[in-house]
Amino acid sequence: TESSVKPRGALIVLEGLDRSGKSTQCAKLLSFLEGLGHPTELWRFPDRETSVGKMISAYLSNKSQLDDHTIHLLFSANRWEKRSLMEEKLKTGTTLIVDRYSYSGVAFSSAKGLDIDWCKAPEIGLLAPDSVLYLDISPERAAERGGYGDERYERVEFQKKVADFYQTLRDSSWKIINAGEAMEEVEKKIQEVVLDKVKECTKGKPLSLLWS
Ligand code: Z5A
Ligand code: MG
Repeated sequence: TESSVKPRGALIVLEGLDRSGKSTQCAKLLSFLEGLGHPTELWRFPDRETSVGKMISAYLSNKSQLDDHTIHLLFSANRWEKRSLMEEKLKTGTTLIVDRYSYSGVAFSSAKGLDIDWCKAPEIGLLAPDSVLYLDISPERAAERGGYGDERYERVEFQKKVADFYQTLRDSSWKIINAGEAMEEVEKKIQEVVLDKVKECTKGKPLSLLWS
C-alpha cells in the first residue's frame, strides 16, 4: 500500500570545473541538511580510498602513466564499486551529496579526444542523480582563485574543452548556479534547489538509471 512506501534519500550531484567551488559548497550543504534533521552523507568521486581509487590518485598526481581508455574505465569502476552501497543508503532514507559523478567522467575523457558515446557506455546503469547542480564559472575566473596544482588537467586550455563537453551533456533538468558570486550567495541558491528535491524524494519519487 502507499502508506508503506519508505521515504528515500535524494541523490544530489555537484559538477563544475576545477576550482568552481564544489567541495566548499558540498560541505556547506551537508551541514545545512544535517541541521534540518535530514540523514545526509557527503561522497566524492574519485573516491581515492578504494584500491581502484588509489590507482586513480597515482595517475592524477603523475606518479603513474595510463592509456586514456584505461583511466576512463577506472574512474567508471570507481563509481560501480560504490553503486550497491549508494542504492542501499538512498533506499534507507539517507540523502547523498556527491562531489563529481559520471558527468565529470564523460566530460574529462571526451575533452582528451575519446568518443563521447564510448565514454558514456560504462556509465549506463549507474543510479541517475535526482538533481545535478552545475557550478558555472569561466576557466579564467576559476584559475584566478589559485591553488592550481601539479595534478593532471589543471590547465586553463584543457578546462575550456571540459567546459564545452559539460555544455553538451547538460539537459534542461540541470540547475546552473553562477559560481562566480560570493560563497554565501551560491550557498543560498543551492539550498533552495536541494530542499525541493529532498521533499520530492521523501514523497516517493522513484530512482532511475543513467542515461535515461
Ligand atoms: N575526473 C575525471 O577525469 N573523471 C572522473 O570520472 C572524475 C574526475 C570523477 C580530480 O578531481 C580530477 O579528476 C579532476 C576531474 C577528474 N580534475 N580536474 N580538474 P577532484 O574532485 O579530486 O579535484 P578537483 O575537483 O580538482 O577540483 P577542486 O580543486 O576540488 O575544486 P572545487 O572542489 O570545485 O573547488 P573548492 O576546493 O571548493 O574551491 C577552490 C578554491 O576557491 C578554494 O580556495 C575556495 O576557498 C575558493 N572558493 C570557493 N568558492 C568561492 C567563491 N564563491 N568565491 C571565491 N572563492 C571561492
Ligand atoms: Mg574539490
